[in-house]
Amino acid sequence: MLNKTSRGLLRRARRVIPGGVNSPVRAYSAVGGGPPFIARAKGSRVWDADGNEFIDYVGSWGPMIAGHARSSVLREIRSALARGTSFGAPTELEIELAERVCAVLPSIEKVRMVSSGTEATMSAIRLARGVTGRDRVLKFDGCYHGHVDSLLVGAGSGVATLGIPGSPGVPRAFTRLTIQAPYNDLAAVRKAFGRWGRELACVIVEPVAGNMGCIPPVPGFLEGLREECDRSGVLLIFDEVMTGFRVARGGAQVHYGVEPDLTCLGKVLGGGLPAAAYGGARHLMSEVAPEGPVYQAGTLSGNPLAMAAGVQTLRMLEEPGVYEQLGAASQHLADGFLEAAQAAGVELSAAAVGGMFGFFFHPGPVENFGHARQAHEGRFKRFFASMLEEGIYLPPSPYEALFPSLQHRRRDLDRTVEAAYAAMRRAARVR
Ligand code: KE4
Repeated sequence: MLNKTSRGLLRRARRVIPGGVNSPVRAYSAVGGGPPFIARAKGSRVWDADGNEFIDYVGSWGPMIAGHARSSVLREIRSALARGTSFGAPTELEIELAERVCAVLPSIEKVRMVSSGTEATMSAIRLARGVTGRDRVLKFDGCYHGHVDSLLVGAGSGVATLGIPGSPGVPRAFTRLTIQAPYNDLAAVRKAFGRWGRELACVIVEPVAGNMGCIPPVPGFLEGLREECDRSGVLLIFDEVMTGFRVARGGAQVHYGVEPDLTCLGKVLGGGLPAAAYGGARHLMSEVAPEGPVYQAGTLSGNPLAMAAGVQTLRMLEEPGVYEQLGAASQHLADGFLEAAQAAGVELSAAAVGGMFGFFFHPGPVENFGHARQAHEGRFKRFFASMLEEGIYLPPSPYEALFPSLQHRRRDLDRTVEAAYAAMRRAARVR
C-alpha cells in the first residue's frame, strides 16, 4: 500500500526528483520539516495529502490572484481543451491576451509570450543587448529574475560590484558582465553609471522587490533609475513577473508612474498555467525575430490552455474595486501582524503594496538585502511553524512575499491575524 501522506510522498519523491521537489523553495529547507504535498485547492484554501486545510498566502507564488480553481477559469480552460492542447501555430487567444496586456500597460505596444519568467527576463536582456550593441547589465542585490545564468550572481556587497557566480555551473565569464548594486541605493547606481554607463545595455529591477521579502522602492529610486538610463542610452527593464497585475492593474509602472523601456511579465498572466511575456515599445519589439534579428523562440509559447486561463484571469481583474480589495487585504494583514508583534513584544517591520505584502523580524527600516539578512531567522522559523499548525500556509522563507487573493474573505483575514497573535507569542520566546 503506497503511503499517501506528505511524509510518505516526500520519501518517494526524493528517490526520483532532486530534493523531492521541482523548485527548491518548495522543499522547506529554510524552515525545516517536510513540505505538505498539496492534494487540491479551492478559493483561498489548499488541502494537503493528509487532509489538512490551510488558508493559502503562497498562491502558487503569485499566479492565483483570483483564487484557486475559479469556475470561470476552469470553464475557459475546458473550452480550450476540447479544441486541443497545443498546435505550435498562431491562435486567436494569443492575440486576445496580447491585446489585454497592451491595453493595461502603457509602456507596452508589442509583447511576446514565453513560458516562464526566467525566459521572459533572459529574452528581454538579450533584446536590450541586441538593440544597444552593449553587453553589461546592472541588477540589484536580492532581486531575483529567474535562473538566468548571467543573473545568478552572488549577493554583492558594498557599492557597485562585478557579479560573481552565485551557483556552481555558472561560468565566471557569464557573470563578468553583470554589475550588482544595493537595492534602493541611487548613489551606488550613479557610481556604476559613472564607471560603466556607456557599456551598459540595461538595468533590470524588480520595481517592488519580492524575492528578499517585500521591499518597496524608496521615493525617487525608480525615477532615478529612469533618469540615469535616459542620460546614458541604457534600457530600463522592469521585471514585473511578480508585480504585474498584482500591485495594480497596470503593475508597478502604473502604481509609481515610472515607465520602463521593457517589461517582463509572468505568474498572474497565465492564471496558474505556464505563461510569461516580455514587451515594450514597437521600435524595440520589432527587433525580435522574425520581425528583427534578435532570436528567441519556444515550443509552447502562447499555449492555448495557458492563454485561456490568462485571458479569463485578466477579465476578472477588470472588475471595479478588485485592487482596492486586494490592497485592503494586504494592509489589514500587515497591520494585524504588526499589532500581534507589538502585543508579544517582538520587533517587526512590514510592508504592503497592492496585492502583496511581507514582514521582517527586524525593527526596520528594511530597504535592501543587507537589512533583510539582519532579520531574526529563528523567530521567522518559529512563527512560520506556528502559523502552519494553525492552518495558515505562508511562503516557507523569510525572503518571499505573501499574496492574498480575491477569494480571501474577511473571516480568512481575521483568522490569520488571530493565528498571528499566538504565533508571535511563540516567536517571542526565541532569543
Ligand atoms: P519563473 O521562471 O519561476 O516563472 O519566474 C522567475 C521570476 C522572475 N522574476 C521575478 C520577479 C520572480 O519572482 C520570479 C520567480 N519567483 C519565485 C518566487 N519568489 C518563483 C518560485 C520558485 O522559484 O519556485
